[in-house]
Amino acid sequence: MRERNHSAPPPRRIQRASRRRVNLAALTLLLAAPILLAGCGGDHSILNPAGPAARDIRLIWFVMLGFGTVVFVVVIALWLYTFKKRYVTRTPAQERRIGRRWIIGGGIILPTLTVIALLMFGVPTGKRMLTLPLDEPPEVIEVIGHQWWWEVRYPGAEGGEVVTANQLMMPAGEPVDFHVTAADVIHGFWIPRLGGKIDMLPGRINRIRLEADEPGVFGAQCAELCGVGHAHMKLHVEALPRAEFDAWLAARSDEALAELAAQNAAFDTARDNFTRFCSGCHQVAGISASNIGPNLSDVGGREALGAGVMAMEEGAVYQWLRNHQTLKPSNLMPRHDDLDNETLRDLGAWLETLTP
Ligand code: HEC
Ligand SMILES: [Cu+2]
Repeated sequence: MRERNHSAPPPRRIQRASRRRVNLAALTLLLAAPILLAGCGGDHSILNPAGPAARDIRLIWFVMLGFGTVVFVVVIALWLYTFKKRYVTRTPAQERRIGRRWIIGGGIILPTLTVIALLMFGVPTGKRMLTLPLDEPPEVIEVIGHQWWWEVRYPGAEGGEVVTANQLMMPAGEPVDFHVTAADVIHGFWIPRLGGKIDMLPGRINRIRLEADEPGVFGAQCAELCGVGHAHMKLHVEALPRAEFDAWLAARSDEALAELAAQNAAFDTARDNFTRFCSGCHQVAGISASNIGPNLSDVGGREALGAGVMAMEEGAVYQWLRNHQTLKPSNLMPRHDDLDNETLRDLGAWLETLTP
């Protein structure tokens, strides 16, 4: 076998070429950095926390990253060291002893210590997100995932349970317990700036405690692939000062919403048409009680339609009614090709007046 000489330096030309490659790689990384780092901020970033649970998660993330970096550097250093090392001849017994040392030390003791250290840090941190009893029971909000929209219920509201859809209002500055489940397939509840993700499973209620430090709007998006509409399943999350939150709930009591739905005689035809064509799937307080589709009792006051596919503005409901299969392909609301534009415009105009 031919002996290869490891110690002779490579020819100059190759040295220069490889230095150029390294420079090019460094330059590419530098130029790509803003794009890569852009993911660290914004509405859906765990590195931009807005509550205690999310801060804990960021801390765990940084500790894991630091730990991983140390392990990476040590492994690379050992690897480089093997190139430098002069070869010595050992007896098979010596080889076995050294090999055993690596397996026991590096393969058993080191990982065990590492995992214990990370668990000692991670378990108490994670515990703070559990819905353990508090002196003052927190607000409970139930969130139910549907293909491809969100049902949100407030069982503790003073004027009786409040039900809405595709928007989640919560009080700021206090813990809130979320009880989440799904009506059909698995969905994922995740408000990255407030805390961890939790699965929404049919037939099971999962609980998570989250808190928003300050009033504000937070992005959320279904975090578990749930079918063709999955990417179109956004949730508008907004934390309000306690008093505003209470007022928001009060405006959505059954009586208040039923009164809103009944007003303005000009919309009598729209109400009739709603009862004929829509009430089998949708609830409007005082008219119908189905929840196959989103509750529409307060639809005029929402930020968006179709779980975030279009902004709520004048004429938006009509646009939804006419074009929803284009705006949100394969969503589970049937087309209403049998209804003429006039009928749908009238229905849309009435629904837009439902702004508590
Ligand atoms: C077979 C059940 C069904 C019928 C009938 C039905 N819808 Fe829907 N509707 C749905 C479902 C399901 C959604 C949710 C679609 C999505 O976002 O994925 C929806 C969504 C909507 C939305 C958007 C709500 C939101 O919060 O984004 C509006 C508005 C709406 N429907 C109005 C109507 C009107 C008006 C009628 C009658 C002309 C009607 N629907 C008939 C099932 C139905
Ligand atoms: Cu989903």
